[in-house]
Amino acid sequence: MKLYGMLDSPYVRRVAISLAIYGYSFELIPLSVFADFKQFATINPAVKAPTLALDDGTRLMESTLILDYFEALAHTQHKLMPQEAASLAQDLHLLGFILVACEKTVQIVYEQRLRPEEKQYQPWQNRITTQLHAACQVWNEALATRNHRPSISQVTLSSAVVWQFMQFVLPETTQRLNCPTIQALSDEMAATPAFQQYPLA
Ligand SMILES: N[C@@H](CCC(=O)N[C@@H](CS)C(=O)NCC(=O)O)C(=O)O
Repeated sequence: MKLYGMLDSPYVRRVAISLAIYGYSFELIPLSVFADFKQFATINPAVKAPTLALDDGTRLMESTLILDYFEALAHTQHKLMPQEAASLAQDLHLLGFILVACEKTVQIVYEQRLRPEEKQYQPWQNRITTQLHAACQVWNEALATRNHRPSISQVTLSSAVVWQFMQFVLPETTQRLNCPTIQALSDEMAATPAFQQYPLA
């Protein structure tokens, strides 16, 4: 299998770390959707990272869809999502807020780095920043009150990946957020072999 994308993308990184935890070997091809646009388009005309090429040539994109596939293949003891309905609902609730926080962070970064300054629209930036803060508060609180706590799960690894990405690209905003539960989890995950094998930068 080949995973296309850079580890500074939280979407690519959550797939890389999940695959490592599931026990798959794959080749990471560090193509950038920006600097290597044309080359990326030969792999995936939609130029989205992550793109995963399976051994039979099937190409998958959208991190959650890619992870759905491997979660479906995983034996019960290796699954990263709970099997029991109430715990599953709780983890899906959490993942929704984690992924919105991630999306809002990416939107802020694109707004600030891709648009010329005179074309930046402050009301939009204020809106997405408000959404980011709200998502992080729910995420931090829901993590603190989560009933089931397996040592590693899609919630714990995605929490750490997204938080570390936020700290990397928006350090001041992230510091102001005051999310001690997410921070503690992120520190714990950072020490695990899969996180060390696929570092953010
Ligand atoms: N919802 C997607 C988001 C993936 C995404 O936006 N990736 C970025 C890189 S971090 C990308 O491909 N950006 C280029 C673009 O959207 O044109 C996922 O979960 O995989």
